[in-house]
Amino acid sequence: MPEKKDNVYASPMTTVGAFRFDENVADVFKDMIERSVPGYGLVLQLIGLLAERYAQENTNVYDLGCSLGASTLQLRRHIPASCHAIAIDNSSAMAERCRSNMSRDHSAATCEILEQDIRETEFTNASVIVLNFTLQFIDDNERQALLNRMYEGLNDGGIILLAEKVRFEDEDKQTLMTDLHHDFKKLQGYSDLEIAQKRAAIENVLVPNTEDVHVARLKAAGFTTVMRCMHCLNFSAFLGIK
Ligand code: GEK
Repeated sequence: MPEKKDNVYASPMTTVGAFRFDENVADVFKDMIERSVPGYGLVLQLIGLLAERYAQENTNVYDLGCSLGASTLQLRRHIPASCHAIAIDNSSAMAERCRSNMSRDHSAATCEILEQDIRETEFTNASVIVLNFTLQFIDDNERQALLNRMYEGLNDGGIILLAEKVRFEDEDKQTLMTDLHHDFKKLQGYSDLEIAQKRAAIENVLVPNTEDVHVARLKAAGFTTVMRCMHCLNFSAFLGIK
């Protein structure tokens, strides 16, 4: 199927509703995330590298908030054949498309796609857990407990890869990074109207934390080694090793 261009916010809207991962978004999601998140492609490559290094034989690897399965594919292609990949999304439109994308991949490791809220997921015998731009959609008060449960489900030597949009405590830095991110989106072909309407839609749906909060949370969950492994404008990825 040809890739569809993201036009979701291209026409003027009388009221901009809250952003949802529905059919319209799922249809254009690859284009949307690639043109909206600087460093997205790089993080996908990192996920492959990390899976190669940290996936342990006969364990589970998790992709939480898998969307169309871009990270799941990286995992499957870089884990031992004895591993089992579990990709989870609570949007039926996403889970459906992810299932169909995975059926076209013939990697040796088995894979299952669950339509489920990751707050309900049980983590067992895990060696790699990926949260690629997903924690930001979970209620802020529930983030620590979720990370704690992931830590408990990981085997020794297992890892978490957490990528997020981040915010800055300093107002000037926050304004500059937000402006630069919008410049980046313009460079990718989005109009001022698209940028403004998407911003309004996502406002209370995607709630970013500061990098310090992410590092503190991962440490509080139990991870002894916590490192930032990617940073571009207001997007960062962290590696936590158990
Ligand atoms: C990628 N990781 O391409 N439970 C399950 N899924 C959820 C929940 C939840 N509570 N909340 C949100 N989601 C992907 C990109 S997108 C990032 C991840 C973005 C899902 C939601 O349905 C969506 O598919 C995904 O998390 C976030 O590597 O849109 O910025």
